[in-house]
Amino acid sequence: MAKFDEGFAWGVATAAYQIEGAAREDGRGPCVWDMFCRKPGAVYQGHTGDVACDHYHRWAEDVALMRELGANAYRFSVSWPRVLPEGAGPVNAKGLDFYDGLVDALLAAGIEPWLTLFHWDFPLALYHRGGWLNPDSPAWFADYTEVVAKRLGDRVKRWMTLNEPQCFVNLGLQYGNHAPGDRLRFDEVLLASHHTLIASGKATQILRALSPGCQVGVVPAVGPGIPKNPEDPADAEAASARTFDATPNSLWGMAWWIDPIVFGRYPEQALGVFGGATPRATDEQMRTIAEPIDFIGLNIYTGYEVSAADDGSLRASPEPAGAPKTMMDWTVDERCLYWGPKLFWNRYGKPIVVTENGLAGMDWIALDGGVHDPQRIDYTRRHLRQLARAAEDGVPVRGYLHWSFLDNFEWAFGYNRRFGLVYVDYATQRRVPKDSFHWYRDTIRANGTNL
Ligand code: IFM
Repeated sequence: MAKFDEGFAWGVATAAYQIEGAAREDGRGPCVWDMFCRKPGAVYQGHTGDVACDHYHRWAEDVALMRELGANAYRFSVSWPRVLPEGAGPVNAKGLDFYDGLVDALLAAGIEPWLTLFHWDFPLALYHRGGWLNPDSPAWFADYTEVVAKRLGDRVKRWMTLNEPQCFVNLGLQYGNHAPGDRLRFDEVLLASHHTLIASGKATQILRALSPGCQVGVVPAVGPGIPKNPEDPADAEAASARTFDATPNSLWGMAWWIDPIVFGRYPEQALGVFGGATPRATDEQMRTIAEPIDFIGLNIYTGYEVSAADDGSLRASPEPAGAPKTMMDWTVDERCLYWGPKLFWNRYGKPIVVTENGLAGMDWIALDGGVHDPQRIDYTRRHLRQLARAAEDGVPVRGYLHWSFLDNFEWAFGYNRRFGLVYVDYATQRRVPKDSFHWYRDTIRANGTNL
């Protein structure tokens, strides 16, 4: 059935803090997660990313496994404080060397590096200077981007500036259940979001200059609306509103994050909802934010069915009893991988890459030595079929990067959630490819025609 374009990126994704470990080695500076993990009760059983999957030392073995998988793309992130231990100022040569070696090994294995500049491990030293609330934070990020791009920009051609700003701003700065654990006022949260957007725009400008011919994208965390009756335009409109619109004191509406980048202005609807809390943005800042991007990376795990009520308001469908859920308690509704790409393409007209999708499951090593995860296979298959449907409907879908390659540190859940295609025995660091690894390898080989 499904056909994806020639050159489709079939790959896997990870992030530095979740897999690297080596938290105090070779000059790496501390990040906000190092601090947050030490806060009593903040992370499941006090787990930390100190060792994680020890990828910092085992990267060659991991690249060999990716090659065995047949992936042609690998999305990873650079740890900002590994490269700049204080966040700004002196560069840590050993930190850069690590990523340099990784990029070379990936290219030698026929795997294109997709590099995320920021996946939540904000340098602790800069947090102590106000973090994303500091008006200098976009300049700090720009300087960091310049260091990375100067070293890797000749070989890395796919860049993502920020991973899921919704999460590190909402969860980290508003709700306090992610690092750094702040509970800021909503106007402060909005100001921080404004600074992250300027940072992303500045980074995009730098990448254009230092990595000729590169493609740059941003990566929101999306739980798209799904129309209950797709034939009913009012339900389709409700799904779009559920995806993009702002609600009071919340930054989960996607338009707040992507409209300024693509259209050069904050959405009227959100400005109306946020009123006086909205940051004052200069024309120059808005021009920086609107530096053109090449693709939108979507991290999608679930979606929310909605319909239009008779009075035109949005009605969320009640969850059926016993609805299928992953270990994250996220509902399995594969239509999200059709509607998410479609809604974003309709609104923004930018090519789409699914930069994350996957599930946390109950995985363990069976008596026969294998790791049997039929639910991950079923989940992925369902979602890829929907993605193929979006592609067949004309959405330019450029790739699918499964989250995750390895089991890893799942933030506040510690190691208590396993997302990998490869099982990690944390006591020994032994890697065991799960059944889903073999299934995904066959799917990549078949370019999805086996779906
Ligand atoms: O593990 C995270 C990742 O870091 C960001 N996106 C969602 C994943 C699963 O929760």
